[in-house]
Amino acid sequence: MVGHPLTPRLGPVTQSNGDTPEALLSSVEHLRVAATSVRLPLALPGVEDARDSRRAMVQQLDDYVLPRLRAVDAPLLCVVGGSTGAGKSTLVNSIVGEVVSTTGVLRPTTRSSVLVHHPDDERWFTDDRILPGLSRSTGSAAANSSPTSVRLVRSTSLPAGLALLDAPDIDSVVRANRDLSRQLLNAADLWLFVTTAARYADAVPWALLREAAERGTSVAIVLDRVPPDAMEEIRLHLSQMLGEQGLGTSPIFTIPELVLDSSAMLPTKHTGRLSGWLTSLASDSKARSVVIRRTLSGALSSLSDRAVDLTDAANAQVQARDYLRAGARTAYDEALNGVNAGMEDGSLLRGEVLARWQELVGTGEFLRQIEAGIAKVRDRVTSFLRGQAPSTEPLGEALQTGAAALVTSHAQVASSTAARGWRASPGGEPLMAKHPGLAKGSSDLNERVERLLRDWQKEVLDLVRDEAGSRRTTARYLAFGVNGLSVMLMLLAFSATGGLVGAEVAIAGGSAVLAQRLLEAVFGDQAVRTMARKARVALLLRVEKLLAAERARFEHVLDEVPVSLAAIEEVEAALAEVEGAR
Ligand SMILES: Nc1nc2c(ncn2[C@@H]2O[C@H](COP(=O)(O)OP(=O)(O)OP(=O)(O)O)[C@@H](O)[C@H]2O)c(=O)[nH]1
Ligand SMILES: [Mg+2]
Repeated sequence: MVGHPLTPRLGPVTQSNGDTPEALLSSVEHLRVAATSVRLPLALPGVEDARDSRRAMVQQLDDYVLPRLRAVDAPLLCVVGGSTGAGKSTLVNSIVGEVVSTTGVLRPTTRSSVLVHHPDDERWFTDDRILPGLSRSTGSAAANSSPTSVRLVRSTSLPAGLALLDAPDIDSVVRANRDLSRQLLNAADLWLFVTTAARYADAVPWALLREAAERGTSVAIVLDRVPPDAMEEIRLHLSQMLGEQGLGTSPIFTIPELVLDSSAMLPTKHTGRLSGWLTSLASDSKARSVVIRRTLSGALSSLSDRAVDLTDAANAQVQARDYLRAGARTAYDEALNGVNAGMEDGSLLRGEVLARWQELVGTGEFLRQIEAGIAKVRDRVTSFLRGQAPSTEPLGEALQTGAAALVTSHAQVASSTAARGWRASPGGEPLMAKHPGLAKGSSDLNERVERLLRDWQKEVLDLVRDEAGSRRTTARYLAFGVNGLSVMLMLLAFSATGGLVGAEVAIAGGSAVLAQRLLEAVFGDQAVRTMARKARVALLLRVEKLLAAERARFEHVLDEVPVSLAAIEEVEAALAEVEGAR
């Protein structure tokens, strides 16, 4: 019936821009795929809300938007919602004219949903076209009370083209009821909100109604159990409240407080106006499509908002991951700088190394001879070597031990610094809880460092051997030994390049200066400078590699965190498609 007096009150509807529904359908399908591919693995503040919002978004796509777009001709689904005891089941039974849903004095009564449809519409509801997460049953109410199933009831009292769904209460103490009623309301083309004279100002229904208003969902109100003498007053107040909440166009159906007879049904004269309105919606394709398009358009807008929230949350994930990565990088960059500084500041040449050096060259006397004149160094060295053929091994070992301690301690500090940084960073704490070993260096760090220094020592040895081999004149100095010379070169690699001052030069620097003179006596100063630089660079390269491997333990943890910019872009692209097709 075109132009039913109540129909226009559902308000304005966003008109389609003329694109085919197929384009809209395929873009919404794309959005669903894209939205489910986005991962939100990091425990950032608000991530639970973002995950819930995405779940709700996907659920609404599955429960309402996609089924509606795939079958524009499917019957209009009118979901009856409201507080417990408002009389929802009683109302549905009364409209249908038989007890299809159990009513009762114990609250809440309805735990699972009952969907009443005309027999001709059965095919629309037996499969999982709508509410795919809920199973279907057709038996008696007593036999089926699972919240995860919808009981289907055929009734010729309802017109074809409109189905009524009796839902559990929206503000239930039973969480499953609340969740289910929300899901069912989200699947509705039309919400039939049942409230009473006693409870129409309750907070929870109004929060839901406001949401519906913001979204643009079609809503009609049933004001039940109204004392006849207060009817006009309450109706007016409710209508004002609806107006204030943006639902001024929602029709209100009133039913007076009655003493129900044994059938527990409302007399037809009090439900007739509502039944007539529902029948007109079912039979009037224009009025019907107004209701559907309005709700669909609202649902699509809310999807857009949710998709934007999702991409915001996903971007925050990418940022958090990058921040964690940068934190680990900085810690290990600092470690490399620390090793470099430790090699340059001459600190390695003190303590044990200095003791072994002095042991090697003898105390006082040898140094004084060196000071007597660089020109005589060669002779001194030669005679010194000829006389004692000392072993440079203890010095080499002391150098290795010192260098190993330097590298190891910086690697350990880096892991604990990076771990501390992660614990203090958004999303980092759970990663550390899962990988507590990151707070320390690798379990085989000591062996790795030792191997690194052994390999470096071989490299230095080769350096010396190559240099010696290229000089015919050096044959006689080879008595000093390639090993001995390479220990001197190592010593030089760890010496200050200008950082030592005052007394330090005399102690630590003194040994390096002497080593340098010895090497220069053999190879010439230019070659020694080059070799010392090469030895230093070679060690730093190895340390850099080792620290990179240590840092990689952090990187691997982040590589397992499945956040991706591509997934975000996909959602944005799908969203743009949806907007374009609306
Ligand atoms: N006197 C009177 N009692 C009513 C009326 N409507 C419902 N009742 C009674 O109120 C109680 C609750 O009604 P229900 O229809 O079960 O309420 P409901 O909204 O389905 O409640 P839940 O399923 O718990 O959400 C039942 O005992 C009904 O018989 C009415 O208009 N007048
Ligand atoms: Mg009920």
